[in-house]
Amino acid sequence: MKIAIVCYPTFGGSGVIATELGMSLAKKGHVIHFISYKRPVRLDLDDENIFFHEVHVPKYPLFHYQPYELALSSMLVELVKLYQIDLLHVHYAIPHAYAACMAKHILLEQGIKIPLVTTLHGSDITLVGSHPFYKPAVTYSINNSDFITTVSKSLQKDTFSFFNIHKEIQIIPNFINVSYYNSIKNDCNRNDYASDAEMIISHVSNFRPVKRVLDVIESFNKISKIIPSKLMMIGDGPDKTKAEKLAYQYGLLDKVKFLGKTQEVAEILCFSDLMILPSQTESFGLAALEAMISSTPVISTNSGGLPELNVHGKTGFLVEIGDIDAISKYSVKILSDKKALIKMKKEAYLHSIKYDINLVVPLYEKTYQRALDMFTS
Ligand code: GMT
Repeated sequence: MKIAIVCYPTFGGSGVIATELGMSLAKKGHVIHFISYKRPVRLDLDDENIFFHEVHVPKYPLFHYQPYELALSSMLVELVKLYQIDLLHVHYAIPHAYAACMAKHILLEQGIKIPLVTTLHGSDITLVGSHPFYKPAVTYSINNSDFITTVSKSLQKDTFSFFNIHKEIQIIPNFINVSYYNSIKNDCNRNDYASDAEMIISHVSNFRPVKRVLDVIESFNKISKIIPSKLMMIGDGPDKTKAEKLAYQYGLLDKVKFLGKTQEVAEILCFSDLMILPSQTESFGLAALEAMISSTPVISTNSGGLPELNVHGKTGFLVEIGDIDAISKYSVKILSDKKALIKMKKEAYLHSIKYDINLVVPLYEKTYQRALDMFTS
């Protein structure tokens, strides 16, 4: 199949999933055209089946806001015709699904019928999409997609409750490349960051308020008083300075390492003993899955899709939002019991392999086939 994938190019989960999906499909022989305003961070162009098209929005003095959706719609129309693309798959409703709906309708006027698959990722529904400013356009985009997927049951439920949707929504979870993560384990340099006597706790996010990074520092302040440990803070975003200041106030800067945006997430998770993910909400929690495949148990909130992934008492622990005492209590409990920690690490790994890329990508292929069959019958 010839598939156009529209996504965000950033480190965020939706961009990562879209990129890994496209690269995996290309390896299986599909031709993939990635479309974004920048080359996606994880995109490896070293495959003859992969193309990347950058959307440009020319500046014009009248435009206070650059009309990105228009440029994206126009580019989709042109690419579909130039490369005889069979199907559009957009990741994240805003503005991708909206722009793709417009492209689909423009193409229809020109006698070209093309199916549109929209994958909803989370904040496009729970945080931004349901805002009254966007709601009618998001509702329209979802209802005018031919197939809709969400990454968890929780997001499916939220989509139905926040919007008036009269379509089926299929759940296709996030995934990870198990063999890639396993290959990293041979080269795991724990001692670069901590002594043998210390435990390593990690947090991965884009440091947006929804991630509640201050809860990580508050919890670590309590944990490190009891357990000799180091904290790896991976990622960057609006709350990073606040987190650094809090770590400084608690005198923790020698124990907390802020690593910024790094491509080496797997390399750090492979020697981590625990991940803390105290998000306000998380439609799936790809960071938690990345931890689990690295044999790192997760203490996460019991919100959004996290309880669908993180099994309380088995792969980690679930706590209520903002319950720093519970995060600290569970962390100390597991980090001070070597036997239980080893067991939990193993359970986390075994649970995560159910989300292997080789099991999940075929679900997308099936959806594409259904969409194509619908358009050709
Ligand atoms: O977590 C973020 O803020 C980034 C966001 C994105 O769109 O890139 O992540 C969302 O999509 C990921 C991939 O499906 C999910 O694993 C994340 O849980 C989800 N984030 C939220 O729901 C807050």
